[in-house]
Amino acid sequence: MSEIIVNGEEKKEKKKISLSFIQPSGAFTLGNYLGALKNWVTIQDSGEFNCLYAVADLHALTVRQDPKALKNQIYQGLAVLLASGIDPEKSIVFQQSHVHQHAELAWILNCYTMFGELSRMTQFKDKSAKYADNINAGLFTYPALMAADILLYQTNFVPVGQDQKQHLEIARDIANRFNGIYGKTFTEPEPYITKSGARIMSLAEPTKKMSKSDPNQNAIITILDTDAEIIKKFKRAVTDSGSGVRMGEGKDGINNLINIYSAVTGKETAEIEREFEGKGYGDFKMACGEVVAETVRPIREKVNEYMNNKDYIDEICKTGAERASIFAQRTLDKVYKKVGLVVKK
Ligand code: AQP
Repeated sequence: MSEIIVNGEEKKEKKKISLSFIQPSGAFTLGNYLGALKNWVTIQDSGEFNCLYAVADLHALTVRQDPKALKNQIYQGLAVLLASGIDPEKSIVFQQSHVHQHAELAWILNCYTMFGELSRMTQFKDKSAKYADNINAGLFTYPALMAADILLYQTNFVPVGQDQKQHLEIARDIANRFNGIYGKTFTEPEPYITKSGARIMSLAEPTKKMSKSDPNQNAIITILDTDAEIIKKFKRAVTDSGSGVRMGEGKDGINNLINIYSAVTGKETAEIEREFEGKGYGDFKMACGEVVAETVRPIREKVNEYMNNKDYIDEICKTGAERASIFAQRTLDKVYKKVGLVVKK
């Protein structure tokens, strides 16, 4: 499965498949951009892979969502992908629920995923503690849907952050188990770890990841924040009581700001420490705010343009889903045959 359809022509290329998903579970953050989207664009532009990018709307339902807000976040997710540089001429861009094979394969894979392994998933433990009044079956079986997302496309590589590695491992285990029973059916996906995969922490609690579902708006920078909001949030960022701009143990706040400054400017830590020699945290926070505002501004402006042109987003998604379904159906037919289901004639 390495053919890809580009502008209606089927090309037979031996390129590897790379797949990335983003959940529309809140306003997209600087963490999503620096830790994932920026790298996804580099992977796409390398020309080495056939890339698929999707907004994982079905996954977002594992946590109770306001329907109106969810709809807006799905569009925003697609707008953020496009505004960050994902190009629908080069990559397949779609909405997960538009390719029905995801839910269908997930059901089958559920039957090849063990209760014990799902119980060990860190994300299930974290989210069931966080949403104790809604520990639903979807939250528990989420990894089987994620495995379906990946395995449907015979994906070779999944660009992942450290936090997502466990999900990829379970997808590999499920593929391996299924292949062991029925013979080679799925490609076993591998993690694709990029050198510049920055992990961005909360501005309010720098030992915690910056997460879009964080209710504290001062903890996160969103792609839609204005320049003034960004600068204000950096000014309020939590740091220790020291003063020198230096990386160090226990200095989680300042370490995070140095990481952000480095990810945005491309400068190494030593260079940043030299640049701010003799300056205080206040000056550095201001400088961080300014460089981040510069980075976010063009993306925000493009996101707003796309959000005012939802017909265009719909068109991209329709084409993307059609292209994705061709590959997805091929895998699903193969799976149906292997397990003994009769494929629809
Ligand atoms: N703070 C972060 N630093 C680096 N990378 C991050 N990613 C998310 N937050 C950071 C990466 O963004 C990609 C898409 O993530 P996702 O939205 O599908 O899921 P997530 O990791 O669950 O993101 P959030 O913001 O933390 O969402 P919620 O709050 O809903 O759980 C992934 O590659 C992720 O590593």
